[in-house]
Amino acid sequence: RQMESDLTQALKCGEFRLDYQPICRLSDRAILGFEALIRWDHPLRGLVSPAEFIPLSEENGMIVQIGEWVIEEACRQLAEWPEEVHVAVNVSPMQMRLPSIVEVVRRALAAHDLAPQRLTLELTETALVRDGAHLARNLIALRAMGVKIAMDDFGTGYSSFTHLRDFELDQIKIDRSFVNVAQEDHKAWAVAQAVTNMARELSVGAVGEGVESSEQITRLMELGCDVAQGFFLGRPMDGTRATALLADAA
Ligand code: G
Ligand code: G
Ligand code: MN
Ligand code: NA
Repeated sequence: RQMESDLTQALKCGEFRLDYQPICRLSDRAILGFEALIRWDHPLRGLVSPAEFIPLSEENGMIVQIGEWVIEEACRQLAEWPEEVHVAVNVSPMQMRLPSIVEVVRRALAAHDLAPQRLTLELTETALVRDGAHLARNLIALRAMGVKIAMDDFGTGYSSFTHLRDFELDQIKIDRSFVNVAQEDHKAWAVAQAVTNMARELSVGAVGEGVESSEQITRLMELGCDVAQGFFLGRPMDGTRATALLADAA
């Protein structure tokens, strides 16, 4: 209960910030973009994980305002980066079903004069399960605008393949439970291979998540997955450091 009013307070007082994790091309490790990840620096409790407060904010509806803040803030930061860099934002299932999401995104892009192609919205598979009609309408409108849609944590949901058939997507993010594994984990790599092949057949991008070693990078490249993120390629960092990293690379 306490956390509920704390969330309102957090938005008002600027206790949220976004960290950015590099998304890299594996052939030369070039940074293609960043995934924005919300952080809450609570005045008393210190850093609170989004894994804790995002589910709560979905229950009490605060996710709508928090989600809008995330989109606006990610766009503000993106406008400071070179044109070829993109940003990926996690959108919670509830927010993605609201009719207002389309306008929220359009406004944020316009306010910062951004090409819509530079913004990717990441949805989890659970988002696609309930109330598919509203969601499908939003996805169509957003894609028509030029915004990219990625399916996050692919392979962890119950009906991944149905969703690939029913929704137009731009990218599949291979869940780290199939990537951040030992060389000998044949089953996990077989799934990663199958998802990569399927992405190619569907002409959508494949992104490996959770890469923590150079062996995993080599393996992904052998599978034909050319893009990845993970602690080995870069940890989530604040916007200032992300900007410096881009400048170093340039
Ligand atoms: O960054 P971290 O591993 O702590 O994130 C934990 C979870 O919180 C992940 O599943 C991630 O997708 C989710 N998450 C992080 N930032 C956001 C955000 O801005 N919005 C939503 N809806 N989820 C987020
Ligand atoms: O659910 P989603 O994929 O959005 O979750 C993103 C979360 O994954 C972030 O909280 C981020 O901190 C975490 N993450 C990113 N890279 C790695 C990694 O290499 N290993 C692990 N264990 N977690 C990672
Ligand atoms: Mn994500
Ligand atoms: Na993910």
